[in-house]
Amino acid sequence: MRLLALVLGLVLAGSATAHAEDGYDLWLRYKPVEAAAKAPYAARAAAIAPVASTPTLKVARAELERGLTGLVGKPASAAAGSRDGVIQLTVSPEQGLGDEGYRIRTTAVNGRKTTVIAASKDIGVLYGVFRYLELIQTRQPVESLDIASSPKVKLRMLNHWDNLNRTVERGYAGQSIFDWWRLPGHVDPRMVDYARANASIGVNGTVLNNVNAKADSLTPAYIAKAAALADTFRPYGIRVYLSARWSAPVELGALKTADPLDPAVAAFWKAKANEIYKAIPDFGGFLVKANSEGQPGPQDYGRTHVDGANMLADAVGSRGVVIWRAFVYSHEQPDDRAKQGYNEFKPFDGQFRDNVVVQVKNGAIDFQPREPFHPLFGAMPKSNLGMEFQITKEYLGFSTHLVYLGPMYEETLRSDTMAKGKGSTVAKVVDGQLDGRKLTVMAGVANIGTDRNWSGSQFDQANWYVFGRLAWDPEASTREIATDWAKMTFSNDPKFVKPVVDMMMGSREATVNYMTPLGLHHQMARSHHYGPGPWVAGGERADWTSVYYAKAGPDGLGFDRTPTGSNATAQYAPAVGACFADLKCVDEKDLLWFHHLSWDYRLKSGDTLWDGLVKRYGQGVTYVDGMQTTWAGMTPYVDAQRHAEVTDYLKIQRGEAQWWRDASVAWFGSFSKRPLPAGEKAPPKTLEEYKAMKFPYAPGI
Ligand code: GCV
Repeated sequence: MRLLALVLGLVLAGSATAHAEDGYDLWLRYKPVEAAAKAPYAARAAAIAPVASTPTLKVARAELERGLTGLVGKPASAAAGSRDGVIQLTVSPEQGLGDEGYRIRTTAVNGRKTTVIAASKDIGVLYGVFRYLELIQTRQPVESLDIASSPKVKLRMLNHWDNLNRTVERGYAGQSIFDWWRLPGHVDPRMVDYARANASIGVNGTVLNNVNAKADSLTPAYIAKAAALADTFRPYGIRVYLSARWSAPVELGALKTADPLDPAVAAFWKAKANEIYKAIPDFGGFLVKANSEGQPGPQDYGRTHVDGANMLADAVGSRGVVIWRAFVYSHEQPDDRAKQGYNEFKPFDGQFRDNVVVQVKNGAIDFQPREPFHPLFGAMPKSNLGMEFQITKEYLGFSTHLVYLGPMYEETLRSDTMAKGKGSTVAKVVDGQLDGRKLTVMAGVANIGTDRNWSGSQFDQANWYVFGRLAWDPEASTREIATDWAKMTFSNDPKFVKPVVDMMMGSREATVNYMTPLGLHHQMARSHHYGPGPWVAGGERADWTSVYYAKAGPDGLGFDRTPTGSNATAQYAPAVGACFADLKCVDEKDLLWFHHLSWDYRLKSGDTLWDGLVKRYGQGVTYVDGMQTTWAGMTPYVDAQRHAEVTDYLKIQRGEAQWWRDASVAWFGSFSKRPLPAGEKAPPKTLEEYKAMKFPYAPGI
């Protein structure tokens, strides 16, 4: 009897675990469609027609079957007899959709109602399958379809800052998912789910190792490991890339130099590229961080970024690309750090090889909660210019703050560079429309790790998702993307979708408010970047301190980047720069990025700068209160496990938002010496207490 009870108990516990959701399935959960809505979907998905058996079509068919089985019931495997509701996967020339586009249409084939998912290449069919499943997952009609879609950006890539020992630089979701030690002998099945998730949003490339690279990644042993991953990802249309350490010829090739103009160095890279292509025939190419934050590079030998990039590009040849990062700045340079990337790269416009892409961060400093768009966008029309966004939230609360990054990406992409007159948006630079460029890139620094939920939190999955969708179409609406994600990840119930999407859409602005309102930037703690540190000063280099950026003093606050200051505004098209420099024109969201203003400066609201600043910190905190209330009301729509995790994280976020507000108010108040606006509470601790807080074990370093 006792044994029976024990067995029963175990079975019940087992089934409870099986039904709990931990987020592993991401937006590909394929849960059954509600009975009331199911019939039309089931009718359209009775059978899958036979499919040719390329590896990609095989996985496309398997995904379709898996998805339909979960959503509406297992389809028949062959379209026998006169059955209606067949889905047919077809590779045939599709005009105007390129190599990766697809068309989904409803038609009659041999007199049977058929949904045809067609593409010129098999990878397009896989993308079409994911789209079809998404239509069902988000409860869109599928009776009469005629949809065509193709990506606007050619290389849609994740950049992993993953180290070979499985730590992840700026990673907040556990260890690296790439198990270098056991590769190539064992490929974790999770690699297939990683590939599925990426393919479902159109990501077609992944850089496997940190840009702060080790030369070991380029040794035969590690090339074999990368090749095993490439083999796994290939059916999903994903090519692998490696970050290259500039000094590899010295470290691995026993050369005395890594001078790009030395023939022995060029020969080393040529041989290395050949070796990699032998193991990975579709290797994407190299990503390079050179002469930046202590990394070696061509400037160590008196050469330029062009010398370095072009030499490497010749080694790769027509087989792949070299992605050269423009994130460079030098502390020996007295000039405003925000100007240095432009100063170094703009003069080289038109000098890079055709297979070189210059990859530019969205803003000129470093992935801050808000930055105006990088002045290089629109300034290098004769070069391939790629976008680098950060998906991992190094500066936005790690994985425990709920911050949907869609609006941040959208804000940058929709910014008008005015490079060729009105409407010259960053999106049009990135997708190549503005300057007629074909080799286009959007990269996102991945937020993926070994946590069961992949991204460290349920809502951080949305940031991976929105990145992929925007890389496919940089002009897409991030509200619509959030809506699709929320439906697929949690629930289609409008009582869930509307409030949760609203909450997501405002979450980034709230974080800007409680961390760095009104254009402040780089106010986090030193090194690990966890929590507030507006007092950070001294140390290795000035441009790694907070005081360098906020310039708080008795006279006021903010960095003067107008012609009276660093004149960074001159790096933008004249109309854009003039607006940023003009207090009557600049948007208040960028105010202190461009201007140093007195504490009594009048904001549009009529508040003084000091009062408005304090109020904004508070508005950020209050928004988190609202998110907690909204989420508390979502229990009917979300499984207990995921609901509880989000609830816990929101509580952490609430506490840390308050901490950011209090510490910042304490610090800036020590300069403004003005009273707090009515109703605003004094920080509960002394400034010294905030400054004394230490976090030696913060993740990500
Ligand atoms: C990979 C910032 C981050 C670094 C990162 C660097 C970069 O400085 O804090 O961790 O290094 O950007 O983008 O190269």
